[in-house]
Amino acid sequence: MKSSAGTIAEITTGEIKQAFRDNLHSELGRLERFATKNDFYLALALTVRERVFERIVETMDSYGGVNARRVAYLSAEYLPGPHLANNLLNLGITEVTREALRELGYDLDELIAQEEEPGLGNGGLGRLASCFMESLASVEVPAIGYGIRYEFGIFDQVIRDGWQEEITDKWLRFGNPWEIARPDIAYGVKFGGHIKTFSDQQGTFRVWVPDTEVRGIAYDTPIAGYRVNTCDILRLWKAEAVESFDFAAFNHGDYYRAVQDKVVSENITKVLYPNDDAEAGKELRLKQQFFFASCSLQDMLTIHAMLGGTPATFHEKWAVQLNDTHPAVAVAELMRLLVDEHRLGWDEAWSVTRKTFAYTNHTLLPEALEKWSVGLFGKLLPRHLEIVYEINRRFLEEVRATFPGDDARVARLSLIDDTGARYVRMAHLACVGSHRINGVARLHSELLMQTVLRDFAELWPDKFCNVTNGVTPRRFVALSNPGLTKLITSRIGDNWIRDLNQLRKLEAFADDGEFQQQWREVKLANKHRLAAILAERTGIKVAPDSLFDVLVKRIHEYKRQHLAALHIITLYLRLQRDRQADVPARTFIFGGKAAPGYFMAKRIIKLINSIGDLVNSDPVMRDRLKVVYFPDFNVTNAQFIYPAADLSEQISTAGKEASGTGNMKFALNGALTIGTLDGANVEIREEVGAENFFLFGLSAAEVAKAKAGGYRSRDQYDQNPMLREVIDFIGSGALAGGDRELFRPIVENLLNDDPFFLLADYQAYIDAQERVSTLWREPQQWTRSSILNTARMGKFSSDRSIGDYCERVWKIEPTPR
Ligand code: NBG
Repeated sequence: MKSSAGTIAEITTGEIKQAFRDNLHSELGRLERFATKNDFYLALALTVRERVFERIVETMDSYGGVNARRVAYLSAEYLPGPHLANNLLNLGITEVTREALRELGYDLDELIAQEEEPGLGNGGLGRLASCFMESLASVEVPAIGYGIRYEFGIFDQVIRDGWQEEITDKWLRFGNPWEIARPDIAYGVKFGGHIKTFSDQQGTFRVWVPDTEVRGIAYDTPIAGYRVNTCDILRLWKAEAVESFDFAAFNHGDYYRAVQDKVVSENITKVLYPNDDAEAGKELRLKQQFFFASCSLQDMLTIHAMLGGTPATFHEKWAVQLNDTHPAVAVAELMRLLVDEHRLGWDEAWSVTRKTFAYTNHTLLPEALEKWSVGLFGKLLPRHLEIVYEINRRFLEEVRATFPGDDARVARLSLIDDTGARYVRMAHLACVGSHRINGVARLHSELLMQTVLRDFAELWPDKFCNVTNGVTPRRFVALSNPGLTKLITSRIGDNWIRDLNQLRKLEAFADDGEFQQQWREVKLANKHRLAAILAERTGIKVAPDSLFDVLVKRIHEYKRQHLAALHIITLYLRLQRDRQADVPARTFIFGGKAAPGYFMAKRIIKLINSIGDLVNSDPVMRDRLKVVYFPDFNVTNAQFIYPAADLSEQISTAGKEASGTGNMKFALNGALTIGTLDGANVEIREEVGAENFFLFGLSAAEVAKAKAGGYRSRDQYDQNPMLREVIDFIGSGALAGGDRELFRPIVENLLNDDPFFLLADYQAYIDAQERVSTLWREPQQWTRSSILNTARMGKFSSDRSIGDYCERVWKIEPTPR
């Protein structure tokens, strides 16, 4: 494929002003003097959207049309973040737009701040999908991201009295200028009913007689590559009723029932499930999964036919990536489409299917591995259940042939969990239906092969590979950290934005006093910016020259936000005892949402806020310790947080975090990491150098061993007086106005069970934090480490991840960079 880099058309301030006014008048019907800020934002968004859409047309052309193999990324979640600023950046028209607006009397940054981000995901998995879409476009791989257009995305979080409260996310309420509805691109999706047998000259067939049908309508959002003419598409499906009215019911005067059907159909894409692990057994969730898998496959088959392909060559033109098991039912759906609708023989259809799909696993947590009860699955998708059984029958025959007499293995590998109530195991369906299976960091891929997918790895070792996650440097440096971008570019030029390995050139400046000074000034300015936002949103004033110690991510026990809480209490008690203690001033910043039904996670939020209340109001602590909870952590807010961090907390129990991607965003912005040997931390440490990373805690193997050896957390408590004091302090009610019950669940969990080994890692964590404080007292050493972190993070660009997928999974040549 030929790169189109460097052929970006010039645009003038005059043209932007003209288009902006035209859009305000003819698209929005507004006069300038009556227009609101949101109108101005919309007018600008439309102006930019036009430029992006022009590229979609060019992309179709430059992809070599018929011959290119395309990627279809199937993901139930996306977290693109606000589009306006990113599109301006990727088009290379930020400054000319700023100037055009200034001439009109408007401030670009104010309009950018108007945008409400699409919260169509929970956390890392959805954000990764969006980084991948941006990188696919930037490295010029033809791709469509398929997903669900949730009307209500992830809830907005407010913190009231220290507790999380959830508010519905009405992100579409003021319109969404970045999408275009494509009512012409629509597919029927069926549910329920039964199966009939039908015969003709060609043979006997199974025919699905469904009892309901909904329609999926495409909504397209363009995803512009960085400074290339390529633009890919994010195609999200919205569910609608096939007929808005049930005319039979209507004619009988039952208007209410007639509309009912419409309501039920549209429910499918109403709301995102706010869990970042599997939601057990929710019928609507399975409907969502099947709905978007089916629409997407029908769409691919239609495009394939339009380009002259036949169903038997589908895999030659489409590489379909399953982002976790959420879209795994697509394996059965493609079989149904090929066998039942296109009349391919089973063997041929199966060969096409397996060459089409590849599966990425994103978690080892057993409770997060999706399974659907056979009853529910068969009720909603009776034909698919038959197909799953047939896939399984043939698969287990193969297993028996390879491992004769090994019935236990057969049971373990089966697509159907038969050990109690019967379930369809979605990860098994994904494995059997794919030609490649990958984890998202080296350690994760290894553990995957040794634990949850061990039997598959023994059966098909060659199917497995690793693709370590990455993040886009456009959004997470160029856009969110303009100060750092400018400084880096002043020394090494701006090519690092498209080729992140070039950051290595910064190593030469790590000891340069002037550069170090400028590096610190950039960080300090970012900390001032964050401090201002914190003051505005929480009322808490923090000192920008204190060490910003940051832990932001979903709240989960395995991520161990409560371990960080133990550290803060440790420092607090130390300062209480000895006011002269040498504890460098620290600001602890937390952020993240908890699943609304996750009891412990919500209590951990309350614990952190209670510690904040105590510490922030204690005159002894004044400006030495501060604890802030940044409400509503999302992509928009994250962009202010990563650039301002000095210390990145990546403290999950080893073996639990598949990769992490926040860890990458922090280090890329010059934060030093304190972390365990978990997920991508392992590779980050390898890249930045052990001396620039604060490592602590048990390794994954040590955790497994401790668990097998009957780990007793109470021994830690008994043996470590400081730890005992900290735990007793939480249990004493001192954080809860004397109420000893409030945090009892946390204390008891830690003392009696401690499934995530907080107490085992406590002392090592405290010691590592001491090393942090020691280095912080040496600004030049700290800055050197910070520069080296950024300089050595090149590997973690999502452009590299996409390159790896192209090579190891999709067999597509990316554009040479
Ligand atoms: C998450 C992991 C993270 C990882 C992201 C992206 C799920 C199921 N998994 O560690 O917990 O970084 O996926 O791969 O959300």
